[in-house]
Amino acid sequence: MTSNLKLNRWVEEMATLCQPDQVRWCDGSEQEYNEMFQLMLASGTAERLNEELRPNSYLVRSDPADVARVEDRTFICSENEVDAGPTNNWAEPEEMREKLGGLFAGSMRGRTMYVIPFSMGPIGSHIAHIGVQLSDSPYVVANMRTMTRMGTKVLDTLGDDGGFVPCMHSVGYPLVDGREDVPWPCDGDQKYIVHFPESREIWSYGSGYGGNALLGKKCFALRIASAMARDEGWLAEHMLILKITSPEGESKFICAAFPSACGKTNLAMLNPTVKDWKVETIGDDIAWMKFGEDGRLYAINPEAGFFGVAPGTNMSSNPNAILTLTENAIFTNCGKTPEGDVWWEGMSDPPPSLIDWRGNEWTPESDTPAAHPNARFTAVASQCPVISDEWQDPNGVPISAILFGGRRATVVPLVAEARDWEHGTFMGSIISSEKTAAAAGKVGELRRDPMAMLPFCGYNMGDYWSHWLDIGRKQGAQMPLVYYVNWFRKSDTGKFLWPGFGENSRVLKWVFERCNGSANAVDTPIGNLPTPESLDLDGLNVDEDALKTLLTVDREGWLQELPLIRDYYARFGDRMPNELTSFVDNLEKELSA
Ligand code: O2Y
Ligand code: MN
Repeated sequence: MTSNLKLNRWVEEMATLCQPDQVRWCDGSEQEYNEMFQLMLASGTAERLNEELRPNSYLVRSDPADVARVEDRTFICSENEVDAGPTNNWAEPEEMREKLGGLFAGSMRGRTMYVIPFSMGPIGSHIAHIGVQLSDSPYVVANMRTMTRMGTKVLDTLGDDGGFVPCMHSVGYPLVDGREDVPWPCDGDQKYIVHFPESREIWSYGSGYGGNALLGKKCFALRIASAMARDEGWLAEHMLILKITSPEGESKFICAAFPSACGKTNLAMLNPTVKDWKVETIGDDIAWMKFGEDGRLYAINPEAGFFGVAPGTNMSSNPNAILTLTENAIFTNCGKTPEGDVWWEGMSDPPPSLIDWRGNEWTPESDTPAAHPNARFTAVASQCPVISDEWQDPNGVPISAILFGGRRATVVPLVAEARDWEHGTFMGSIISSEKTAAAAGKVGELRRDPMAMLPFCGYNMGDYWSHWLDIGRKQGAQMPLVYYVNWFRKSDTGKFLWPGFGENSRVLKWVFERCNGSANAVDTPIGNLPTPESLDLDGLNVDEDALKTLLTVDREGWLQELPLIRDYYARFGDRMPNELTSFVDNLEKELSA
């Protein structure tokens, strides 16, 4: 219980609606975490891994119908459809409320309703915000303890009259009429992940998985927080935060936005190959940025853990993630070895046999993967060997540069620097990935993912771009430099031209030196590109032709791309800021000159 009247009333109201057998206020203790796993072991939801190989860690298998975020079931219910914009699913708020009222009525019968108070960001930080999730899932309670600051200390901060974002969640599997429980309860047919941006509410029904159910993450920290940030003059972004330190001991902080599955966690935890440079992690997925008194943007990681994609993670692609997972970890939908450890594709050579993510016998000859492609690990950030000392600084860290990137086989160079914030906003607005491998010289079918926020912006993307432009016009603002990077450029024969992973530190070093004014660049129609000498290529085995392709402007390719950008912008109608449309016109002129 709490002395916060609003919270008590809401919990009572929701308990009346959902009719749980009991209500339990979570304190965030280790004992409570262990109790959640006792419940999950008893219900067959979780298995304990071999204590010697993976101390205090668990494997959970979800229902095969509940394995990922469900974008087609995710709704932004703003009062007016135009405020959700053409890139979000919209539903009329009153109709949606009625629908949800029906679904949640009695949805927790036979279960416990957990009250999960959580802080996104260090407790008490002026950049942080508080949420309270109600959920009938012990898996959610355990994951929220890892991914957020959760429990009694948050209620203390909330006090009698503090505000919070209400986050309502049910797996949608009431135990009524003699219905037996199952290891992963969910509603296979009806899932609703609903946001009311004006009243700042989240309602999630039918899924127990990841971003659908851990409501602090994508639902609050991005969709609802982006609407809060627009109204309050700050930024809530789908960005990692890293700290880079030069051999002379000077540090800078950089944010980077990439669409899902572009190696964000790998970049956040990268081991640099450039001699005597150091990279440390503040966060791997989300950044909240507010202005400091000096006019700079200061960022916090609102999360307290990592919920990373397991397949492809190994000692070469991301050793620091692997080392983060040595103990106290939760694994979801991974394979299980006969020794009682986890395994996933790309971790190591496959063991001769194991149990796959569905609980079936598996061998390397099997037709299906051992781990689901969206299998996940959950672990606290403090276990990461390269976590930065500043990662919990309540004042945040001052951001010097922001990187945007997509997965582009053609056209987009290794790195381009925006001329100013407006130009950087343009760059962020056009980031895209090829849906299919593009033929050389041709633009493939592109999936636009502006600022990597396509599935996560809680309002009209046109208004979001206007907000970015406004932020840069704030009096006294000293904005970060902005870059467009592409690690995924390919040769005509389909080979990656850039080695990526730790070698991306060469680009980070150039960015660092540009921020200090000590690295050269050449001004081109698409922005400032590194001169070949300014990029540290010492000891790197990339041939001259590849480098030339990586560092020159593909005028033809860009000219072919401009009509696609115009078509995309046209979708936003009168919400499209003119400043960005003008960039397309100017770019066309410059490329044709
Ligand atoms: O599939 C899910 O529910 C998780 S999606 C996710 C998780 C962690 C970080 N990023 C993402 C994403 O889709 O961007
Ligand atoms: Mn993400």
